[in-house]
Amino acid sequence: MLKTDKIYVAGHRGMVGSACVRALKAAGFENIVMRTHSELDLLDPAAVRSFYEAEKPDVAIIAAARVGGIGANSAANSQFLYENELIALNTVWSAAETGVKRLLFLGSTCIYPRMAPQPIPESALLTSELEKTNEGYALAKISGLKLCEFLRRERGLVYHSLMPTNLYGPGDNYDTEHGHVLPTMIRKFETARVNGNQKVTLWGSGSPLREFLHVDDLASACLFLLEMENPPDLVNVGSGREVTIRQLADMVKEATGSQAFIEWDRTKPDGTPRKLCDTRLIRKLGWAPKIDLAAGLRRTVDEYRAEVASGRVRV
Ligand code: GFB
Repeated sequence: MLKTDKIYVAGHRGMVGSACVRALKAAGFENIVMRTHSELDLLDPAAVRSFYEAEKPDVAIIAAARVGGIGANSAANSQFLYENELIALNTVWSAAETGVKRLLFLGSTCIYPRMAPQPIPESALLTSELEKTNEGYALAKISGLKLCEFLRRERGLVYHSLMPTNLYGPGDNYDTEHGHVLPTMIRKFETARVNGNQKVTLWGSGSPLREFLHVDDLASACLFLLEMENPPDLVNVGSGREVTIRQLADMVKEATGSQAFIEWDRTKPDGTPRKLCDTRLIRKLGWAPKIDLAAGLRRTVDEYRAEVASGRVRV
């Protein structure tokens, strides 16, 4: 990637896209193209095609998606499938048709089977059934990564994919019904601390295992892969460290300073029991994460407080 390249970041207002824009600017890439949802509807194939034809970016980073936690996904698998499928197909296909030389597609480790071997290697893709709570999202992301793989094979375009583990960081969605577990816990414990509430209710049994990665680490992995001449078709990006949801709750409680006790609502789903990605491939290529979970959490709690104070928080 050249410093003068024109780089389109799809989804620049989201947590992942905005982290990519920060990382690109910090690395000296200034020619960044962005469009808000109202300026460009990624569900509309003709609009996406005209955008690429008019802007002619050299590189595209596809970080746009409808995302959500286990509550949002399991309540609306159809919408997660429909929107994410269209976003993936439109942004990747029209890029290829209009001469975008390089493209990085972002997915999620929920593309892997529910009972995949742990840690999950890239080779586990499509070997058995998906987790039902996020099947729609997973199917759409699998379509996107496969489209990149086919285009690379058929047309020689360097279109490749990256599968991040569960992410967190600035600009996350703090909606307690639709958000992911980590931001939701921050909001619940912080609200309890501020209001002096005795109790915080969390979902499921607390026993599932999850791996968390700070979004700035993810953005550094995106740049690292884009700088490679011949990156792998598909690569996992994770921290390599997993915690139980119960351990995460204790860490968030401590980071916020809340005194509330935790009640587990077992009517809510646990989702996949374990989801640790095998990161040997990206580590072998020379990338490693820098932000450990405890430090990243403290930073994120501070940022959440600042977002609340300035009225910028997404809820
Ligand atoms: O982050 P999360 O919503 O999604 O939930 P997934 C992770 C775990 O945290 C589940 C538990 O076992 C939840 O039951 N949990 C405990 C909570 N308390 C809460 C709470 O208050 N809110 C939430 N949301 N969870 C998502 C997928 O799966 O991960 C997406 O649905 C995507 O497709 C994303 O892949 C990265 O980790 O289960």
